[in-house]
Amino acid sequence: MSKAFLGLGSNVGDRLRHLRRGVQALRRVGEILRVSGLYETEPVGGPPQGLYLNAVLELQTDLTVFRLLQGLQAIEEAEGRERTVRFGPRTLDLDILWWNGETMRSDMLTVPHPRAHERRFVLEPWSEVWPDGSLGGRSLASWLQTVGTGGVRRLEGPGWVAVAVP
Ligand code: A4P
Ligand code: MG
Repeated sequence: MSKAFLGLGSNVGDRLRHLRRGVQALRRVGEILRVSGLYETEPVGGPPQGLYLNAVLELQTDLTVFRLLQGLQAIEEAEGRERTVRFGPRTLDLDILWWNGETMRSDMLTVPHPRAHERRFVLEPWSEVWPDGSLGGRSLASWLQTVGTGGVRRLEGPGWVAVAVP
């Protein structure tokens, strides 16, 4: 049994619906242990694009990390994700932030996610589901103090996942 933290993001179309459908699909991939509140965030990097909705969840799964990645990509595709511009707008982005505390780097997968520690839109929801968590020998709370305070607004608590969508 493995444990992962996943980052979810959407800034195209019905953003909340994409996130909710993503969570529903993830229930078939493993057991969701904790889900963060819902955040609206200013885009970081890439071309000019709309505001994101972001969240983080904790997943327990029997899959290997590569099977998990495949599963995440299939869910992204089911939400109509098109890969055109790097860091560009997307209906649904599912990133593996952390996997069993392991470090790995290959063409397909870098874990922990190489940009997680510098992004408030990841660190803030992540600290919510893992308050005493750490990354690279440093607590999430202290990473949070190294990033700017703007651009991230908590819209609501974890109840956002409780709504079923077709
Ligand atoms: N890949 C490598 N490591 C991982 C990992 N840990 N998790 C590979 C998931 N995938 C990983 O990803 C490209 C390739 O990265 C995949 O084929 C996979 O094998 P992608 O999702 O197709 O492309 P991308 O989204 O353009 O790149 P990436 O790396 O996901 O971008 P980021 O760094 O996630 O940035 N601003 C706000 N406010 N909120 C956001 O959510 N997201 C991005 C995307 C930019 N700005 C944002 C947000
Ligand atoms: Mg991605």
